[in-house]
Amino acid sequence: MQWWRDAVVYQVYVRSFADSDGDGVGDLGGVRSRLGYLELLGVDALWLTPFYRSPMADHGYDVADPRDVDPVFGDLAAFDALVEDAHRHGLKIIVDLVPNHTSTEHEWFRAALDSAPGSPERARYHFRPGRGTDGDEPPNNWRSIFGGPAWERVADGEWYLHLFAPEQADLNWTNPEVWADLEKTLRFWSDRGVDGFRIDVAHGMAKPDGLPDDPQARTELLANTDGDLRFDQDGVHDVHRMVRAVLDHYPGRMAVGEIWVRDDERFARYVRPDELHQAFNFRLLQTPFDAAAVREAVEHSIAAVDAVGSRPTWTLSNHDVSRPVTRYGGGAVGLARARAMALVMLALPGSVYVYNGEELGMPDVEVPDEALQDPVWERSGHTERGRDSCRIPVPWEGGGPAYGFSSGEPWLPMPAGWDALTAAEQLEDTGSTLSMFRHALELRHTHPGFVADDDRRTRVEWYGAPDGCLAFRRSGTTLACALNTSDAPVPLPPGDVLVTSGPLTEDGQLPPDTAAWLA
Ligand code: ISL
Repeated sequence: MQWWRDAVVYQVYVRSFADSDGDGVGDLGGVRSRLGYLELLGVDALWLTPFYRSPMADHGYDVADPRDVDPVFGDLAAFDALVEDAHRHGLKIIVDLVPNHTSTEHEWFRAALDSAPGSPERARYHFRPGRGTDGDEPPNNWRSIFGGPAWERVADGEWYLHLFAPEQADLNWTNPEVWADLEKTLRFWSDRGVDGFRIDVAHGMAKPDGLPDDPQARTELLANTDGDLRFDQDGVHDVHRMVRAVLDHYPGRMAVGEIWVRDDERFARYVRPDELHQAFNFRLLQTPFDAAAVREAVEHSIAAVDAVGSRPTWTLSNHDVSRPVTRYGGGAVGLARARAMALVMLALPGSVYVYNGEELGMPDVEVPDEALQDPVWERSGHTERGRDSCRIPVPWEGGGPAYGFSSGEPWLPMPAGWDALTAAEQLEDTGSTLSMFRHALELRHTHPGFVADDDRRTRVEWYGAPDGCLAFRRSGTTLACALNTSDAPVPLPPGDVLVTSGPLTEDGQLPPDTAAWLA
């Protein structure tokens, strides 16, 4: 059963979702306490960001033990209880794997530090002597994604590779022990009943032989990687084939890769029939609010995966990027546009990933210097503020400074004046962003325009549309979607209006910054 093919998956950034024990950090018990809300919202599955043992240098993406729960998030019993309850609510569970690197607190890395250069303990990572007369220059010119050199020196003078923070040492994927350990982790969580895996930096892992200098010495943060020696090396596909072979033994399990690769053909290689089931398509997320650009992104994204017999996986938001409301201009206009783009995304064939708070229309929040937590802030020498502003805890209800997120002080400050943004308020308001999401998700599950069982559903047919607008129909269905990014109202395509992202004009036209579904 390919439950993920058209699923709406809700990303829970566990740290910021709901705190059950008052320490100001969200946890597994908190997620469990909000399953009723998630069922009401109408999503099909939850992706839980890393909750494993970690010193939290990168908030859990620095994993010290991938087969245990960090005490700040709960324990294995809390995880089992969450899976059981989620399944009872009809929600699948996807967990996050971080195979590109481990924490420097992982027992392997500690053993590597205690062992000599050239030892088998060091061979699980990329340790190298330095360059320069005293070996005091890094082994190559690679930069870390978070800023600064991608190499850190240890006491005996060798250097180790870290594409992210120095606390995240890159694993050596030519080492069979590294493969065996990922297989063990896949089996561990599959045996505990998870339904899928999100694979972090799934275009990473494999490194070019000899770790040569990068002719371009790239420094962009969170950028695409075409031609970048640090990423998208051909050898990575063998890892994904192994992942697929393991999961094929567990019926109904899937893997979705985080793939920052812009080239369509290279991107599609990750979702070939013997590799990952899904890969995040970040093209839509990187597209401005402009109908022609959106149409191009959609067409390219569909064509790319169609060529290898796969289906698209859409997302507008996650814990690494500016939230849509802010990205599209902020304020009322940004919110209107974010709502319109959400309706466009939810009308497309394939599956959709929604990031917690997106359904509330949460904006980015400026975090004061002294409260910033993201390692990017320090590593970039304070030139980049990092990703905290899109990780503010979710506001559940009014009446207190933490809006029901926590009985303690939230790990990132929550602004005053957010009562109207809370889930509780929005549930009561039929015009709210939350109500729009609920309505759209309900239609996705029940309207015949969506549920026609037809493989042509992977395609869309474009209608002629006025300048600055787009309109399409999902092939094999009656469901159409129109978007207006121009600055004047336009007539709607034919059909009954099912849902809109904002009010239509008095004469029934589609206003600027608005989308509608018709059937
Ligand atoms: O590799 C990149 C650019 O080519 C980055 O965009 C990279 O893919 C991205 O930063 C990876 O993010 C993921 O792994 C990080 C973690 O900090 C992020 O939160 C996570 O989503 C390191 O584990």
